[in-house]
Amino acid sequence: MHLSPLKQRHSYFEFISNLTRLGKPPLVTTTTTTPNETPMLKLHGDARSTCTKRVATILFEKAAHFELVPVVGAASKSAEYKATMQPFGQIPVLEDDGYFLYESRAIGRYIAEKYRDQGTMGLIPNGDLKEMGRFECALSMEATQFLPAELLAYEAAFKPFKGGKTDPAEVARLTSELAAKLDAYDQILGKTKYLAGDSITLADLYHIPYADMLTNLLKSDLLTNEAARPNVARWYHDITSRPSWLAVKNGVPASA
Ligand SMILES: N[C@@H](CCC(=O)N[C@@H](CS)C(=O)NCC(=O)O)C(=O)O
Repeated sequence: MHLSPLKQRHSYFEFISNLTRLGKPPLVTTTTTTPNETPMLKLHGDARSTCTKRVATILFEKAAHFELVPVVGAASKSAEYKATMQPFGQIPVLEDDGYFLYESRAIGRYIAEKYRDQGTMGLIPNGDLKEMGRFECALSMEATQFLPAELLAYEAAFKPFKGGKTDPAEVARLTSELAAKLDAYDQILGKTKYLAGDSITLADLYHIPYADMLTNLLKSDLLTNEAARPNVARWYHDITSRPSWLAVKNGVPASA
């Protein structure tokens, strides 16, 4: 992966500067209702954050209406936020009629279950034991085998933003670790269209934010190099061209 720290830092600062326009987060929220008086889901997060986008992608897949409640700057570090919203002081948090849930993957699953009968079907397989086994396997791959992608994003983008210095040796180590993992992905995706079989599931969608960040912000070709990993490249283009991702890719809208 080629990283030009200056170029990369510039684009990352542009990306972060957009965040500052979003205003302060209301910690005490009012209930918004849709025309049929169903309380609207609230997604507490940041329009440009990867984990907020992960959740918003699922909301779009399931055609679930929501309102984005911006959490900006140090607001997520306050004692009140940690006590009432997210004990780790992170985003995103889903609010559903007084119920609060954190951890983006858990939120994705909650949304897919709640709206099981609308939007994209089959994001969670139907309960067949072997299908569920493959689904859990794919979820676990995203959370563990794909982790170098997240660490790479931290090392190359988030760390310099927080005032640290990108370590090129660590970038090289993580790049090679991720390349080896993606070689295995290429074998898997040579047998099935998606990670858990021939239908898309939450497991595929959960990869999108960091896959896109590596490709478009950090200019890595790890996921797009068709000569090296044709099946990964096909899968990457498939999942990142979905309308759900295109709706949030450049920033989660204020409501949908
Ligand atoms: N495992 C958590 C990770 C959440 C997370 O890392 N959120 C980031 C934004 S994408 C955050 O709040 N970073 C600030 C921090 O950790 O202090 C999830 O999936 O929700």
